Amino acid sequence: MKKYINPDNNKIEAILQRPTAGVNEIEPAVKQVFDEVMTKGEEAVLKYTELFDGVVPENREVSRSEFEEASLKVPVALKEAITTAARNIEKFHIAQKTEKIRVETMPGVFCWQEKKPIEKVGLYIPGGTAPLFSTVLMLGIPAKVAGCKEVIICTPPGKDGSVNPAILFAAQLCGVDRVFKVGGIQAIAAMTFGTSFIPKVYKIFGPGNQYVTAAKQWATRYQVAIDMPAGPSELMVVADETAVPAYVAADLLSQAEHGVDSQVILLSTSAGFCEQVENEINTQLADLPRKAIAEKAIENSRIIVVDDIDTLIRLMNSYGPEHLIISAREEDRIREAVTNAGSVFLGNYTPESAGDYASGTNHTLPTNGYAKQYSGVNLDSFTKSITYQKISEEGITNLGSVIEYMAEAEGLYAHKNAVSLRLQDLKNKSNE
Ligand code: HSO
Ligand code: ZN
Repeated sequence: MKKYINPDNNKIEAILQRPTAGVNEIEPAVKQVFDEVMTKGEEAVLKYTELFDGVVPENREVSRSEFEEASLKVPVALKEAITTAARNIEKFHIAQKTEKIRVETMPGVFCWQEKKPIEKVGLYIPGGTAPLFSTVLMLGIPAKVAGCKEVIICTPPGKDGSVNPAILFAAQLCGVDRVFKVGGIQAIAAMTFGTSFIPKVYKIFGPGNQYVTAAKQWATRYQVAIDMPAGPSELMVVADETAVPAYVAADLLSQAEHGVDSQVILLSTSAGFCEQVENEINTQLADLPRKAIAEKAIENSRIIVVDDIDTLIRLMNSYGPEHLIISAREEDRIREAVTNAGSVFLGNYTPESAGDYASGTNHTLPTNGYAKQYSGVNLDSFTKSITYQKISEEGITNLGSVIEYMAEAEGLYAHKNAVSLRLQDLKNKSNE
């Protein structure tokens, strides 16, 4: 990890730069697959599945018996763990439901807002080196709690054409029964346009490699919404001598093991503490099965030591981490000052893994500094707010002239007329 002690203000931006590759080199491939899926549909999806995944699964959609077999393959203890996590995630997302907001803005003018589920959503679940069945819970549960009618999953098939059993168990647990064995750009394109096999959806969720991310961004050209532009995982730990070096090291490595392009940052007021964490990282790294990946990510990572809490807070917010752990004497002060972060973890006993799997919060979060303007996935990600109004005779009498004046000033006489006609009728009626 590169270490910076009291770095100059003008160097901060460069120090906190993410190691992400640009999407420009990927775009031609994304465009090609999208164009082909748009014109040729399922035929193109199959072609690219064979090309990129090296397999054409016998069943392109997971069958009943595949679900049943998968469920038998998942160890009981893991099933129980997944079920407990699911319950916590469900509790936290049910609690996010809000009452309908109804206001009488003027006598006789009633306005209200209601949330309605997005009818059709597509969840992308990556396969690859670590099949993330936890992501099935993080997306499937809020989709169901929100009341989305059609929820489908696309996930790349393994070399033998199968899908990881835990992914299928988690899907069943969430009540998602349509799982398609398709991944990569072709999956996102299929959900964008719909094929003879895969339904078109209105919003696409889920993490993925840079191809999937670029494809999701491309999908927005075709009236499909996406959860957020997700990038490699990242974690910032703000800690001092009141934290346990071994815990902090373990937390940093937990995100570093996601991918070589993950980034972790340790921000502290104590150089001595950072040194202890570094030693711990080296010790713990040696035993990790994903050592090679974590090591690379650690190379991209930084230790920053500053003298005072105000500077620390400024750096923390200017980075805007996806995950932020605060384990420091001044925990309250630092927490209150957080303005940019996807999800915050407080104290010595709150590992980031808790949020990744099981405490209840969502793990689909803004990366790459997008925490400055995006929220992580939550119940509202699966709903739209629709506003309603009903105006009574009294209401239009009270509000009418306001609209007339404004419409006339904008030169929009048909708008004005829509009010004037009604006001005139009411006047005639009251003179009768
Ligand atoms: N940290 C990842 C989510 C995850 N971790 C899934 C383990 N499994 C992005 O928030
Ligand atoms: Zn993680």
